[in-house]
Amino acid sequence: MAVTEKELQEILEQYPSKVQKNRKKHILIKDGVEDAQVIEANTRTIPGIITNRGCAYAGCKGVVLGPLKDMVHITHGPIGCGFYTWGARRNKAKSDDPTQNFMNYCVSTDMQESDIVFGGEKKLAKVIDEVVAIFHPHAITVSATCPVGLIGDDIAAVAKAAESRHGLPVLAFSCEGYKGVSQSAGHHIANNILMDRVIGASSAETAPGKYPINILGEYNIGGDSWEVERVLKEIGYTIVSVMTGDGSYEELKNAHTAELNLVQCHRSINYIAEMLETKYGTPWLKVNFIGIQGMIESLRNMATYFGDEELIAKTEEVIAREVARIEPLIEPYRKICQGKTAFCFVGGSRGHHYQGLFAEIGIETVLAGYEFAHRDDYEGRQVIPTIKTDADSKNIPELHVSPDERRFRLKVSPEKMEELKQKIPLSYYAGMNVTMKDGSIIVDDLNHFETEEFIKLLKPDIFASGIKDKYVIQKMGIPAKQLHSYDYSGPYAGFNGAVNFARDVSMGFASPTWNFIVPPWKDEPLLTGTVNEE
Ligand code: CFN
Ligand code: HCA
Repeated sequence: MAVTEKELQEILEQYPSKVQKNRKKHILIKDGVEDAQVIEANTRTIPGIITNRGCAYAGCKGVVLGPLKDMVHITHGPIGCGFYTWGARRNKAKSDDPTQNFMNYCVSTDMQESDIVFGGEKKLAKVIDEVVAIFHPHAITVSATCPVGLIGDDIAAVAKAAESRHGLPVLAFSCEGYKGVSQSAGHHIANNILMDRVIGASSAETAPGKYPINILGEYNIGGDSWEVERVLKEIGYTIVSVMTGDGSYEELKNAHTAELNLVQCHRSINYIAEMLETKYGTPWLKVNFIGIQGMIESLRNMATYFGDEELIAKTEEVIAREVARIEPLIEPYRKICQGKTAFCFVGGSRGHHYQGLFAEIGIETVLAGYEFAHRDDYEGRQVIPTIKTDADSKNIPELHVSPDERRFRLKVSPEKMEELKQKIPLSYYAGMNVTMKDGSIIVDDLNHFETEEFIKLLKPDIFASGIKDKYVIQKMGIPAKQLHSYDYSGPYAGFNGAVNFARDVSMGFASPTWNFIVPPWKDEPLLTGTVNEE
């Protein structure tokens, strides 16, 4: 169902004029014109508007660092921030050494009023000492929350002193929640320090197996990474590290030895891919392991990159076998889902990653958007970049790596890269402007008012978003599927993930619950006015 400019304008007109002017730039109806439509993104949310966005601390500690299992992650701040990032994201981890898996713990300095007044550095030092004494972790992270920055605790100095006291890495992240405009700032803060202190920390120069790769931006939500790794290992890849799902400090130290970096989440980690290319000469390839077609294309592109006949043949064999196995499992669900519509609003990459999977089970995405993506996520970007030569990389201004730190080894020659670029096409998952149909709506930093308005207008069959908006929409009689945490389910990535997703979405539609709920538009008159009693 296409929305008209007039309908969109009617929603916007309910705002005060300043807000209207701002929000207008963040919403567009996709048109059929070739040029990418411009949407404003990655700007400050209007205060008080009830955004779904998170903060820099959420992006740093919650998203990037949290899944690293053999490090204890200390939240320096009042208890709420630590508590709300405790297990909610469902990033799973298992370890061969159970004494080095701290995933289920929530460690915080639990700052009190007196710490705010007199400073919390001593308390932080004490907590680090306790963590070392109790857990003996490989490394520790300290993440700052808003009040820490406001009172000026020097967490870097506390961490440095603790490092020399205990002889293990203690990494300090100044990711106070107010930094930047969303969790995206926190991704940068986390990645820069991991790049600086962890990646490349081992002396290894080469990986221990064939076709060594890193999977970047895969956080093992609901076990996604395990399903992807199952397939990659069967094909013959050596997975050096996953950043950061079920990841570890120990693995990450060797990440520089991989021959190719796969970039699954484009938003949270694309700059790490670029830095790895610049520092170590490792090219990167954008992938999308969500959806059957996404998975197939990603596997084929990877095989093309390595170019080995045996690998290409094995890739095709695994694809054929997996597709033949899952297709009959998905078919009954497709019958339930066929012809339905979805509303798909997630953080920074799932807003478009899931559209292919929805389409594969017969569901069209009529509205999509991201909480905090940047413009390039909407507009798409090259799948495989130009390899930088040693000479090029010296001239990259945003490089966080000083020239004397570099261990550059060109892993693909510029000639081979040119050849690869011809073979690996720009794919359908290049960005939201490409994935969505004309007439559908794209919204940046959607808020709760707009959510309700668009729900009333589009009446989608399923609402795919997060915990903050799920229940409001369910009370409107529409099934909601959390695309952050997958509710209590998963994996949704890869071949088995597609089956799980089709099953869970079908269950949502088939539940008899909806017969007991009357959506407001069926109950409330659409026209309101006073009735003259006389
Ligand atoms: S797992 Fe990722 S895929 S990392 Fe990012 S941009 Fe968040 S936590 Mo929620 S589900 Fe979401 Fe993406 Fe990348 Fe997750 S769409 S909002 S910061 N995200
Ligand atoms: C975050 C984490 C989050 C929140 C999910 C949600 C996640 O932004 O801090 O709002 O449902 O995936 O856990 O994105």
